[in-house]
Amino acid sequence: MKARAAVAHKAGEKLTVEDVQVEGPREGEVLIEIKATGVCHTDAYTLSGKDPEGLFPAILGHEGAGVVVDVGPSVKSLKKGDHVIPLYTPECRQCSYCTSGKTNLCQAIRATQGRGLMPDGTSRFSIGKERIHHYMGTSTFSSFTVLPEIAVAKIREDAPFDKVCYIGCGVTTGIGAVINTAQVRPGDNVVVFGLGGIGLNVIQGARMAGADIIVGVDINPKRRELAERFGMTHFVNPSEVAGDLVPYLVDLTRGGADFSFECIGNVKVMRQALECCHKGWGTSIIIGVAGAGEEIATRPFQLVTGRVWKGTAFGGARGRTDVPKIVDWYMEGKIKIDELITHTMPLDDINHSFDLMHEGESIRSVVLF
Ligand code: NAD
Ligand code: AHE
Ligand code: ZN
Repeated sequence: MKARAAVAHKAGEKLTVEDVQVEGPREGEVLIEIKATGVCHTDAYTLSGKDPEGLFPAILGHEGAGVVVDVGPSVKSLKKGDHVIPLYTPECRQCSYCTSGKTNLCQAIRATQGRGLMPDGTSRFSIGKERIHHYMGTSTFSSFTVLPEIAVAKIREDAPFDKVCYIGCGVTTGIGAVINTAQVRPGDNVVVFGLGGIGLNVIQGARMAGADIIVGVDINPKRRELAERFGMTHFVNPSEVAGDLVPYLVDLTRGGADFSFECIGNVKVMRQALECCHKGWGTSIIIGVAGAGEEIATRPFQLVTGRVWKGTAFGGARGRTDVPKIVDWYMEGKIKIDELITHTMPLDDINHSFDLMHEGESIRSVVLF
């Protein structure tokens, strides 16, 4: 069938919106009509050419919501008409990672996903004779996309696609990092580096968890007001701090953060995030994605003296189990999403969403199909 998609032909170039061919679902797969998709910094990262797994041409996008329009043979858990959120972290419930109970990083289809292919090693997208790669197993910048059943979360039908698409990455990543990965407790002091689409959800999660001091660090002063509305108690603009940022943050948190979160993808900031943690127990969680070849560094003494460095993908969430619950939280008013969606646009204007992100104007842009 024909779909309308934003295609990334080359690293560093703008997306082109064009007609693509989408093959129907094969064994264990479903065809989804995408109704809305968020644009995450990770899409921009891959488009920039810094992602070692970045393949071109590809259809990017991993923060979508839509409706199942066809199911392949042996699909059991989904049917036509189901409202769904595609998952870049699947949940097969059978692989050794899923059954370990220790991680959300299901590995059932990770190898082919990283090669821009469906689990059978082929692509469902083409333009003429040219094959187009999938991206993160989701390719939500297309009006129709194909996913394996294990990478699809079924959600309630009264949830608005143009808001809950954001649960497909940013909301779940930020809140999940606090609740699942850090397990922040009431009274903890938290520092959040980067107050964009992820960091503001970390702030929201920290407030839900009952954190005491919630420091937000960003070079963009425009982030302050919204972050305060989401629960930030102190704003720090590094360019306004005289002297070193780390001792300033240690003072502000009365000895260091119980938890810090890096939500930028900057390896120098990752070091600051670790080093502002409390001696003896402070834990720093890396969420930001850094480019190929970049490395983190600190003095081992920082770890010898009890600080802990961790990372998280998709907020430690098990998608098929947790995403429908997070949709419920939104529908019940327990979490806020609307305020973070600062821009919406039709697919034809998708390149504008990347401009807004790079200019620091948007938190989340959502593309409507
Ligand atoms: P964003 O562009 O919306 O936000 C980034 C924020 O960081 C902006 O507010 C920006 O002003 C701020 N910033 C930039 N440089 C800074 C600096 N030196 N000091 C302080 N603040 C600085 O991006 P996003 O969508 O929130 O994504 C953030 C990061 O998280 C990206 O690297 C993205 O790839 C990654 N990410 C990771 C996961 C995961 O599962 N681990 C999921 C989603 C996104
Ligand atoms: N291909 C990239 C991986 C980037 C990365 O770490 N992705 C996160 C999700 S970011 C969503 O916005 C993730 O889920 N990682 C776990 C995984 O298995 O990819 C690179 O840099 O190599
Ligand atoms: Zn993302």
